[in-house]
Amino acid sequence: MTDVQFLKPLRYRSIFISDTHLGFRGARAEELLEFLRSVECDTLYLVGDIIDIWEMRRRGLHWPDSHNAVIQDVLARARGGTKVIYIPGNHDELMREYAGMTIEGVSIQLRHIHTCANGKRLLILHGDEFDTVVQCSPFIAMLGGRMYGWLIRANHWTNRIRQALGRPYWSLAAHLKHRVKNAMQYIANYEQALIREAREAEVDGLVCGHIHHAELREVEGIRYCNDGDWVESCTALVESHAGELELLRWNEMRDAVMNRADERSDNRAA
Ligand SMILES: [Mn+2]
Repeated sequence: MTDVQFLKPLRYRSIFISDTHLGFRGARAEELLEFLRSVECDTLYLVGDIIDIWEMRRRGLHWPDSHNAVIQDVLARARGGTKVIYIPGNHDELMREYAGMTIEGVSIQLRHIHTCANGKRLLILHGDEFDTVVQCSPFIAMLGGRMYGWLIRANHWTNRIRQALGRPYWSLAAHLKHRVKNAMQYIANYEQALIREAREAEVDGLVCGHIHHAELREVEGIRYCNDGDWVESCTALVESHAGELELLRWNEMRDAVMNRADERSDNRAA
């Protein structure tokens, strides 16, 4: 990235975020706030699972200031003229009852077709209706890749102990490989289902969330964009004013963006 791009705020034509799971203890609301305060856009898409009503129903109300601040930031944007479109997901499906309404400047819709600056049309949807596999699959998928290497190393030591106890070798790796393979297959199936849906809708691509697996690629002429999540990966999809799409990983760009902001306020103070 060039230096110029780090001038705060970063300006985009559209920003797409989903799976922020506010109300859930694992939500990375602090990071999300940092991100939101570093960016500006004409249109903000909230692509579902924004508030985790499920989780709060199950485990009681959890609503720290940072979670509230995210909502306040979004509402302030809507008041300030940013077009805000909210597409509820399965964790906030209660909000689907309000589809077609605009509340506090936030337009609630089940699906939406976004036209990029370059004329390309994208179907925006959360994507849970394509989740045909059991509920825990996205989480197995999420855990899979990351834990794989770690568990393989742990397996070595497990078997040293088993050996010492005179027990036969047990391959955790083989067990996990099977699980990871399933997770990979799950992601592939999900992507395929959404690509099919986009093709049927006669659009150039789609933006979804739900499986907490950020991705931006083209499959058989259809652009598949998954904006990821703010529980683990802290990712957002953005559209530039020229209509180019990009996946942002806040963990990777945070320091550069935040340091620039600090430098400038230091300069002003001096
Ligand atoms: Mn979801």
